[in-house]
Amino acid sequence: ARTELAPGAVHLPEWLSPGAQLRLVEACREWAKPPAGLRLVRTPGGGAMTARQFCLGWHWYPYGYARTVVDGDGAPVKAMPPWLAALGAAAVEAAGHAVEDTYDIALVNFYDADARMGMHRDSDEKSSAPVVSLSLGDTCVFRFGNTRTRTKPYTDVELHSGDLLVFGGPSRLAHHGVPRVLPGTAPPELGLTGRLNVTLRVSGLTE
Ligand code: MD5
Ligand code: FE
Repeated sequence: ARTELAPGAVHLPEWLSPGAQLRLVEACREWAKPPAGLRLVRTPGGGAMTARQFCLGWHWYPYGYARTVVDGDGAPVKAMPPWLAALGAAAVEAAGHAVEDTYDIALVNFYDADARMGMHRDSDEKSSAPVVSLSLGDTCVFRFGNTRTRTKPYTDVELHSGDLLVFGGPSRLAHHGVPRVLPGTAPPELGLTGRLNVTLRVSGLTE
C-alpha cells in the first residue's frame, strides 16, 4: 500500500523484506563500533540529542557535514558502501520519484525506549534530492509537519520495522520529528531492543 502523506512524501509500509531488515541491522551493528561509531550528539545550546547517531560517507554535526567526526573521536567517517547507495536509489524509484544523483550519506539514528527527536528540518544538504528513511526495530510515532512552522498542522503516523518513507519535492524541507517509540514492538528475529532509522541522502558536496 502506497500512501502519500503530502505532495512528495510517500510511505511504503514493509518495503524491506524481513531478510533485508536483518541484513541492514547486522550491518549497522558493525558500523556502530568505534572508530567513528555510535555517538551522543551535543547541540550548540548545551543540550544533547536523545537518539544516538553515526554516519557513513559524510559526517553530520550541528550544523554541517565533514569527512571526519569533528565533534567526536575525530576519526574519518566510514565509507558509504555502493550497495547502500543502490538501496537509496531503489527506494526513491519505488516511491515514484526520479533518481538524479548518487546517495552518498547514510545518517543512522538509534532510539532507545526513551529517545525522541524534536521537530526540525533537514537543511544541511546542498542537494534537493529526496531523503530516504528506513525504519527498523521498534515502531515509532513519526510526526510529519509543515514547511513554515514547527507546530500544527501536523500528521502523526506509525512507522513499523521495514517501512520506507521518501521525502521529495515540496516535502523535502518539511518539519518532522519522532515524539515517541513504542518499546518492545520490534520483530523478535531482528534481536533489536529499540529503533534504528537509516536515512539516505545526497550531500551535494564534492570535498
Ligand atoms: C528518524 N531522522 O526517524 C528521522 C528520519 C534526522 C531525522 O529526522 O534528521 O535524522 S528522516 C525524516 C525526514 C527527512 C527529511 C524530510 C522529512 C523527514 N520530512 O519532510 O518530513 O530518525
Ligand atoms: Fe530530520
